[in-house]
Amino acid sequence: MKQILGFLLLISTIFPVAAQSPVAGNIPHTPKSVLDDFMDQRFGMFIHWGPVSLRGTEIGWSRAYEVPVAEYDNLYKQFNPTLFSADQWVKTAKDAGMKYLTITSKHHDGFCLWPTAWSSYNIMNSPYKKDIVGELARSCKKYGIKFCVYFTVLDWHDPDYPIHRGREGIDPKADMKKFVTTMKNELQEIIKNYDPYMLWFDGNWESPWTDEYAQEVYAHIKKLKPDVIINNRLKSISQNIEAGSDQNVLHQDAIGDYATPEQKIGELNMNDPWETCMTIATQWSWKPDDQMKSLKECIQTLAKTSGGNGNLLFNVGPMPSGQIEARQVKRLQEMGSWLKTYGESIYSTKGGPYKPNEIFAATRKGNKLYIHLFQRKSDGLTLPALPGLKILKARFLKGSKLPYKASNGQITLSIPEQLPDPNDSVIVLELDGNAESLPVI
Ligand code: H79
Repeated sequence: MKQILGFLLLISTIFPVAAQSPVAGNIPHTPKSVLDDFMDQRFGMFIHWGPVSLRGTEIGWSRAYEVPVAEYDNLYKQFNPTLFSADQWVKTAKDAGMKYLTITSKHHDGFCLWPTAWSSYNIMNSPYKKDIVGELARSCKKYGIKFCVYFTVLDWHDPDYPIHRGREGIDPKADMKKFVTTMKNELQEIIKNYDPYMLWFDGNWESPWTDEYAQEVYAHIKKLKPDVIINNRLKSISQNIEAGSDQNVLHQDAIGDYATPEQKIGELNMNDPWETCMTIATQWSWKPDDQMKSLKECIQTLAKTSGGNGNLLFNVGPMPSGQIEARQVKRLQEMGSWLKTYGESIYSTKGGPYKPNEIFAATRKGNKLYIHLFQRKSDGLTLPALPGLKILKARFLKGSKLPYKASNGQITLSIPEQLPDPNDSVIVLELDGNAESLPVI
């Protein structure tokens, strides 16, 4: 007995408990089936909103810079988006072909869009006085859209949090422990009241936020809702920020389920779930006359994320009136109309086996390989052969057959002079076996 205890003591000295993986042990992992379901959705709406829309500057980051702190922190007193309709926003997402929606419940400026009991800096103290997060949760349920919540772990407004402006130093009088307790209470409210499908964390690069806190919050959330999906931004990156702490990939010691490339399309990855978040214009929150992406760019971005085996969380910043800009709604409708025709090549597919590029991206499902053709370079598109599989038929999705040749380790598809779709013409290659079993080529 003594020997066994001695051995255990030795082992625990060599491997201290603190060094163990945070998601190991009795904290549940999110089940693979839940993550597979998430990745089948492919397309979601991100919404960045708050009193800052009254100024049209960037949410959080413009505080103390473009907008003085005293002005920024009082904008909520005029925030009265009387034209807000959760149903309209959710319907806009639905009509765009989006399957989930993520709202900023609290951004770095600390303002809470739900009636929290843990901070008076919330929507009930604005003239509007309605639970925006709650109304969106309800509408999402009504329209069959999965409801998700963005929540940043830093808060430049809360005196308990040690940093009071972006890019500034530590306040020794702050109380980080108390702040984390408040955060856990707020997250408990969100989970209990709105039952989110996924939590999108952010703000993990400042030094007060440590992996110990991340583990504590992760365990707290998973105890409340074991199946909730969590992105990879709970884990602190303050220690290795210079090393380009890469949130674009899912590290082995991740605290969370999926990687989060921001404003860029992630690389093809058949193993780890990932989601690109990207703005429809240039700013996260509303900016008047912001430069919008073209329909071509929007559709090709979606095709390239799917082609890399990832999701796209596409962001709009609604106006202070409560409406999403008409031209943005129109752009989203156009994406929805493209998806009505070509959706089978996006939803519930896998990316690959070819890596997406400027000419084409590939997706696959069962015996079908979809080639998303972005531009016509010549009258033939040449692709590397598919090892072990033969093409039985080539045709445009919802269109005519395509002549093709397969020889010398190459496939050549004859491309007509006029492509059926100016943004992304989808070609279906019907194979004599499962396209999903192909290795990356
Ligand atoms: O909510 C949107 C952005 O406001 C938020 N993420 C999306 C979804 C975001 N906040 N900050 N960032 C994205 C980028 C952070 C950049 C940083 Fe830095 C680089 C933080 C630390 C290094 C810039 C340079 C700020 C401090 C130094």
